[in-house]
Amino acid sequence: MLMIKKFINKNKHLIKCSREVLKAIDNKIPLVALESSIISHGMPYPQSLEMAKEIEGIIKDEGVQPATLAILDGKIQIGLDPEILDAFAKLRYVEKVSSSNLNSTIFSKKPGGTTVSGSLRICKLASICVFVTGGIGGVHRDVSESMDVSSDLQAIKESEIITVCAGPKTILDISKTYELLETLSIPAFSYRQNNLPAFWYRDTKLQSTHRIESPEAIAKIYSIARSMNCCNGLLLCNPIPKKYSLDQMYLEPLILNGVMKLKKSNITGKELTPSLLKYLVEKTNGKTLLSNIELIKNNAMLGAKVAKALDH
Ligand code: PSU
Ligand code: MN
Repeated sequence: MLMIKKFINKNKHLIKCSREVLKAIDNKIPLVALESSIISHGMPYPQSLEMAKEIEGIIKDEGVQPATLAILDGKIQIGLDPEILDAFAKLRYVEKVSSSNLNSTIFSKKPGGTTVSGSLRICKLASICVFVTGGIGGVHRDVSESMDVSSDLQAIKESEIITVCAGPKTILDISKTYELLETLSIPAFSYRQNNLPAFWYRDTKLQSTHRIESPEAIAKIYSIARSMNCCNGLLLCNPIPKKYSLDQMYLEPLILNGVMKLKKSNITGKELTPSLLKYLVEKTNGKTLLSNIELIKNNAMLGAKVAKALDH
């Protein structure tokens, strides 16, 4: 906690904390960071705003302080006051901020929604140990042609932070993404099951590094990693609740169609992930959106519990 205060005081020209985050830091309440690209690029308005408020509520109910990260007016925002969150969710032109354009977005004073990689850089600077998202980026299905691999993976490696997610997003090449995680020495832990999940799918048939039974267990592993001075980021993959998981037979053809269609329209790079998510919301009559929201809520609850366990 002291580290975060030092960092904020030293960088007042670059950082702004919300009222609640400042209060939490003073009262030594643990923080859980949340990304904002999911609000600006990952979901349509107003569901994006409702989701953002809901997950903040879930984290608060656990006695932990949520800190939604974003870039506004040339500053890193750690936590968004309610009126600012409302205004942010309504903005139409928002940069998608990864680790590569974080500094230039601050410079440009444009508003920015932080992805996993952008958010993790901020967490590391601010000594926030737990970060919650829906699904991480990874190796795209057309990688052999596009070389599109999300900067999320490298950022997780460098982060020294626990990232709670539901696995890599289903639209990716899941086995290549998990392979690359292993290459980068990032442990991919599964929560209360043996196999790894992949966002809308609970089971990828791929075995996890270790099955985690409780928030306390991941907190212990984190503390071992820290004392060994070899703390790459840790990935805690929390399967989507059964009721909201989607059937592979139903979804796979839609994903393949989406990938093909976007390729024909020359949609690549930063636009690919948001465009594919949008395509699937339309094709499934909102089923993927509902499941996306439910899995994030599930992750928020687990993330808050992990932050509490780390605090003990
Ligand atoms: N998870 C979601 N929806 C999203 C994302 C994740 O449920 O929109 C975002 C995250 O911010 C992630 C980013 O970091 O997509 C990855 O984008 P890319 O594939 O362009 O690196
Ligand atoms: Mn990419």
